[in-house]
Amino acid sequence: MDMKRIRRHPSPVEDPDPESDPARPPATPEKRSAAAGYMPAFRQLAVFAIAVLMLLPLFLLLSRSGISLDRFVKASFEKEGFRVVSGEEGGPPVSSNAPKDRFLGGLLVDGFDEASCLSRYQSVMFRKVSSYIPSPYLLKRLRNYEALHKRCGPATELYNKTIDQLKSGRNVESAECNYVVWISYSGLGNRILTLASSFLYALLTNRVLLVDRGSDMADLFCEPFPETSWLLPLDFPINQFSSFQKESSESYGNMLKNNVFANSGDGVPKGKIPPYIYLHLSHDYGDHDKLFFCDEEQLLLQKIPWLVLRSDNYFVPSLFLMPAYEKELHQLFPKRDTVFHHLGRYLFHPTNSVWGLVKRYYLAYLAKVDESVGIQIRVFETEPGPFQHVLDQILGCTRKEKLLPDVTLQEPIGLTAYIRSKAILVTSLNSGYSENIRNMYWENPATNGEIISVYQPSHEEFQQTEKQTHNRKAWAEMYLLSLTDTLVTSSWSTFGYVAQGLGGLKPWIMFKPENRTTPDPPCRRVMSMEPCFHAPPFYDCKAKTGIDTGALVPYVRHCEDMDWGLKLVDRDEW
Ligand SMILES: Nc1nc2c(ncn2[C@@H]2O[C@H](COP(=O)(O)OP(=O)(O)OP(=O)(O)O)[C@@H](O)[C@H]2O)c(=O)[nH]1
Ligand SMILES: [Mg+2]
Repeated sequence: MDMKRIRRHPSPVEDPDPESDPARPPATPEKRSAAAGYMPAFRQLAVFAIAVLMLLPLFLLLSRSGISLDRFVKASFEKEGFRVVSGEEGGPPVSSNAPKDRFLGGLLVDGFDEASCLSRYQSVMFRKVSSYIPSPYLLKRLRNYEALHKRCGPATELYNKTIDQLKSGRNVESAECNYVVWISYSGLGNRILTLASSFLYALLTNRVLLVDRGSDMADLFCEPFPETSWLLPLDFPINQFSSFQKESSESYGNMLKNNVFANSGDGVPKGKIPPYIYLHLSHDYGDHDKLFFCDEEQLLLQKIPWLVLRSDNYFVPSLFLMPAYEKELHQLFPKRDTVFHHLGRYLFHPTNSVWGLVKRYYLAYLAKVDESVGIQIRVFETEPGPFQHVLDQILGCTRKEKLLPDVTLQEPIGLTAYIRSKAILVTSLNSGYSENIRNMYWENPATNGEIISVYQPSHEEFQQTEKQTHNRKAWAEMYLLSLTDTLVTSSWSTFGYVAQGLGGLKPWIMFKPENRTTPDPPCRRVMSMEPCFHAPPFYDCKAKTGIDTGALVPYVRHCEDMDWGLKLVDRDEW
């Protein structure tokens, strides 16, 4: 393909135009009767009769193919959600009668104000039932955690007590409440993954997770724990988070490096233990910071009530390599590749404004098709693109793996009563790829006769990590991708990892192109739906030497898209 084949067209799928929105209510009765008042009665009657005659075929067609949104929403919501399940191959869609469990197998609890977070109660109507059941032990630990958070969370007596201790600089060993403070940092996909990792760490260490709200966290996610808040109070005394960096003197790694307090190995420190410490777990962390993943350092960290953590990585796989947590983690997640799937569905509920974006888009474009394919395109180039080698890769992957039909020059002769429909949901910062795919399926029929529609909710052109509307759209798009039936993602992208984990989907991942050349093969199916830890430590804590941490146990492997990354897979044998 030559570069000319990527054409720029004004995108018909920009933010839905309220003026052209078919779901918009009709003009108000006042306006209509005012206009009608100028018409003589017989003319009104004639116009009405003609209108009825003209609209009759359309009405019959709509009711035959079930496009009436009102009817669809009402019937489906009452029965089984906004979802039409495909019938027999080639046949019209049929409804599934499987009952929907709005509490996701006990993962969620009731008792929240429904109106304050609609997605918590409504998302089940948009999702397929997960094939992964949370373990009874995970449910028990989540309930215990909720009780702990309620007891020690913001504005409680115990919280105020530990804040007083923090202010006074005193450390009280064996404090009743201990905390992990998560610093808002990096792209939204990364933030979601680090929050899930920090929550798991909090569960394992009986700490309370508090979330620095940064510029927009409160606008994106509902409160996940009942009758309390996970947001760090604004008057929290340590507020110089931006100064906490790799070189900070408050960092645990630097304290170890500079012998401020050396660990004697049995959890007994040689120096005075501070009331708080900064954990630098970002991609650029050093060898001393990485000791966080050693059991003996954890013994020492247990004595520090406040851990302030900054990370941009999904560090869960390395927790699975720590002997101290092995048994507990196996009990929590007997199926090891479901960590983010369960924790993600437990923690991340879009706020009403984000949920509106998800809901409206889904109902407008995805609810009625027989099948949906999500394609998440992330290009790590300095120029915006679109790039021909990326388009070739997308089409090469979807054709080779038979996710999308080929096109033909031959127009089909017959017209069958029922035509299968497939929607492609593209997410990308650039609109070029979806425009091209849309044109391809408009200009040419699909070989299998399917009707393919292509949608892209936004094309923001470049990353704007701190901008609120931008992040709301990014979150809505990750969520929408997670609602598709089949997913294609891009290498190295945390955006795609979030979608696959929430959706319980094992995507086809497109390999990262080198030298602007389409990789061969263009993609492969992933081993598990778990995200990849991009910057894991390669260290044997016992032997104190370097080691390949992707070759220690069968359930922590190197990632498909990053040779040195680690991810969890559901395997007990090599
Ligand atoms: N709306 C939208 N925003 C995107 C898309 N891809 C990337 N972004 C934006 O760019 C940011 C990228 O950060 P992440 O969410 O971490 O995604 P990522 O693909 O891992 O990208 P990097 O952080 O740059 O490695 C997101 O937070 C969004 O703000 C997309 O397809 N749609
Ligand atoms: Mg990222």
